[in-house]
Amino acid sequence: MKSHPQFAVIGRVNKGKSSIVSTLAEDDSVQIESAAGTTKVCQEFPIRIDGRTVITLIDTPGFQQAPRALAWLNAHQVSAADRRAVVQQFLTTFKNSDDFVDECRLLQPIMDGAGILYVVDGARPFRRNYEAEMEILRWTGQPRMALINYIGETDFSGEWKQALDQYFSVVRQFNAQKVSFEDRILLLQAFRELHEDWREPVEQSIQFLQDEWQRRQRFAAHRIAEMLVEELTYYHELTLEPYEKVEDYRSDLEVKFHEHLRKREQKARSDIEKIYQHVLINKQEKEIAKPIFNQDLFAESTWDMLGLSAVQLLGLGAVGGAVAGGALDAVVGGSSFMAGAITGALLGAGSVFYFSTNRFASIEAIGSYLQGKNIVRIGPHKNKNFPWILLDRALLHYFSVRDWAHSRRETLVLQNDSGYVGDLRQSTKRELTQIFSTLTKKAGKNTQEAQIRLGEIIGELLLHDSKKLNEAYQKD
Ligand SMILES: Nc1nc2c(ncn2[C@@H]2O[C@H](COP(=O)(O)OP(=O)(O)OP(=O)(O)O)[C@@H](O)[C@H]2O)c(=O)[nH]1
Ligand SMILES: [Mg+2]
Repeated sequence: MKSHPQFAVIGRVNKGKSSIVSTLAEDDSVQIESAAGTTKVCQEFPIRIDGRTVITLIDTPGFQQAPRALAWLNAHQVSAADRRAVVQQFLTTFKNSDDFVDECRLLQPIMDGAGILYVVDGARPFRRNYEAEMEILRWTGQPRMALINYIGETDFSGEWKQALDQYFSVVRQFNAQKVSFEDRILLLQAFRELHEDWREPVEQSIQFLQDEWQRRQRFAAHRIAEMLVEELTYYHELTLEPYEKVEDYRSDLEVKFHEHLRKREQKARSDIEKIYQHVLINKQEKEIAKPIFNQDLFAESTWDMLGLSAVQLLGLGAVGGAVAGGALDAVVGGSSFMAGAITGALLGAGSVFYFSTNRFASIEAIGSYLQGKNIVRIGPHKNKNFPWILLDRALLHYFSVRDWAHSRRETLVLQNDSGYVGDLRQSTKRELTQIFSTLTKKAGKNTQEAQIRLGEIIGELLLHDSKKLNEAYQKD
């Protein structure tokens, strides 16, 4: 037996074996297809922590001819005591032939000492013809557990469980595409019970995984805080010759500035995807695309979403000059009360030179040099909504990525109907408002302290289950 436990994932073709391997090993490279017979040879996928393999999962081809194989075994059995030997004899007989190719391949790792994870599809009814493969697995004498996966919405787990209980010491439900971290830990705890020799190494793996999970959370919180600081402090300055006008550069400056902010958000997202081992394995293949949130950071719809109502945002502090803002609606053209109020708030703060729309940063003249040269600056982005939108998008992205099973290969889309920040505790909102405002003013200065505190607050938010976050952070 190897120094760490090995589990062969076994079952009939197209039942989600590779999906379970991919989810458990957090590996996007495992081949998963809707067509039967995708996995042709056994392949090992380690669960690695800190460069060390703690458990190996073996993806295997599916059973194709179990009843015929069982008939062969029965014909060669002398007594129940020699069943394992007969399976070995089956391997020796057919290993180099064209017969029972898949059965030989899938049985080999089991006979080499791997435990069995037998996968069935609980969305389809149980049929007696599954008994042959279960019986063969029993003949191997290896520790074995059954997993009821669901490739669909229907639930036949009741009848499956009755049958599986006859052949497997542990039977669990495990949805390859919808498991949480806790589900994975529960599964490992079940592995621990399968074999005395595996108890300690599996126990250790569970501990490693839990530590790793916390590490990821800390790193992600820090990365989000860093992104917010980058975004809220970024500005760009330009020195104009006396004969040049801001208008000569305006659209170029605005485009580049906002593009820069988009890229920084995107970079933070891809770093977080990496922390959770979601990597794009093939950029050409659309089906294996990594999570992509299509909404543009500065799209109007983005600024309308996430439950950030005008009232909530105004409650967050963007009220200075709100009255003047109301009057400015006509000037800005077609803007809502909120847009007007926020523009007003900016005006109240003074020195606003040009407006585009409220979701874009404006260019300001900040002084003049000798010889009539002028300096203009775009950024930092002063809109009070901006940090909240960034934070909300970051939280949505984080929870989606963290909870996204590696076996899911469709494109992850941002659910834009429910945000988190609107429901944060009033005290948390207040502290964040203060940090955001400090940061916006501190462009170019030392922001380390604010970033650390921001990381701590975000770390708290990330600890929660995404669904429970709203409940946990209800208003005071
Ligand atoms: N909805 C849903 N689909 C799943 C789930 N598990 C697997 N599938 C789908 O079922 C199909 C087969 O999945 P695989 O993981 O390739 O199955 P397999 O048993 O390895 O198949 P072979 O290698 O061909 O024997 C794929 O289209 C998967 O996306 C699940 O939990 N939910
Ligand atoms: Mg497969």
